[in-house]
Amino acid sequence: MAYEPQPEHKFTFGLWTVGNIGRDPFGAPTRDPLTPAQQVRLLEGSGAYGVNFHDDDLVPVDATAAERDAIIREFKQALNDTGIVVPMATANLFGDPVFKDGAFTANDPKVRAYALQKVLRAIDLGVEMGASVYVFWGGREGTETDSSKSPLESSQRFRDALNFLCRYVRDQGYNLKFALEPKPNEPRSDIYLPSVGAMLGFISTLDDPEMVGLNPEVAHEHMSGLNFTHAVAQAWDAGKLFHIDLNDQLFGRYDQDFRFGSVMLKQAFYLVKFLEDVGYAGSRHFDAHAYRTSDYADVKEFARGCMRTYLILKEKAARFNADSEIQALLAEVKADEGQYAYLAGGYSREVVARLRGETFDRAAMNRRPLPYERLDQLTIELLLGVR
Ligand code: DIG
Ligand code: MN
Ligand code: MN
Repeated sequence: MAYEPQPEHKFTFGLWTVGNIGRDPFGAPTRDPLTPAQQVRLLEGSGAYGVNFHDDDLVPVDATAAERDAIIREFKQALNDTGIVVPMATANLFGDPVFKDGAFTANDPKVRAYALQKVLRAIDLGVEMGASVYVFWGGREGTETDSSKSPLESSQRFRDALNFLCRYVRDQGYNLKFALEPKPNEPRSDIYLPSVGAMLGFISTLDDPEMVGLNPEVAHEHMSGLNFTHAVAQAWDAGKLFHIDLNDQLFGRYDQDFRFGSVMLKQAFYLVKFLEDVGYAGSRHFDAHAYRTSDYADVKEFARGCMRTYLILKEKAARFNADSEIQALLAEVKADEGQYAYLAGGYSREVVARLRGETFDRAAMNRRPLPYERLDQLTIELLLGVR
């Protein structure tokens, strides 16, 4: 049937997404907690490909060895029974009060050391479960007051931690790459490395930059009023789109983590079109959660909705690419007789001399039609299902 999610679509969910119990800063949980195995089984038959987890989502930090073994046995059984896999893992370096001043960038060297130790264990656990991507979201790596620490010193601390962990992965021979996830704020007033662009600049300063890429999230660029598809395109262009967190988000609000495509539908369309046009082959990870008002039956609808909307927009993207009127307009606005093709060959003194000799009729150039209103209306009508 149309729009039915299948494992080959590579849709994944964090355990914390379908396992979200509806707590918010102003209210208690509205849903009973589920075990990791129950969270996996909630997705059984949904068409989801995989689940991801923070270390603490799977094995509570104070679990005994026996408790750990039991949890992992039950979790592996659920994965085996459902055929769901674990493509990505991460560590929770933001929930425990010990990280209140950051993890890798905390002022207390003991906290920085504990964070490293916790991530070593979490990397081992993720690899044991089959993960090949490891996400770092530095939710507490930031400040409320910049009197507390130097951003330069914090950048060096973050760099030292990642360099150390990249060496660990290489030393262990793990097939694992790191995906950094930017966010501008929340829970810290200002989080370091707040955007895809900032992260790309930072990655280039690492010892093993080839091991490190991006995990951009829709909501996080939207929180800054940025165009998420432009950010994703920059990551892709740099060969750094290692993973992606899909959800939705109104501009200028706290991190809403809405169901994918549920508010900024046009932006979601351009994102899906980009991912499908370039042939992105990674996980389509939904880092989102159901409304606090939902019960678990509705949580299942939330998960189904994320995947179905992606598939519907994927079909819309194919229709856009096949729409003769839209494609004719694009051909028109991009028409190029090739008289300046010599500039595509890069710099030379001959090119400079030739370019200097060119004359430009700016009035005529201004009269060249750019029917973008027509083009955008056709896009809207395609999205509204009338073409
Ligand atoms: C928040 O958007 C973060 C955490 O949920 C997690 O560490 C990461 C992985 O998707 N996203
Ligand atoms: Mn988020
Ligand atoms: Mn995320």
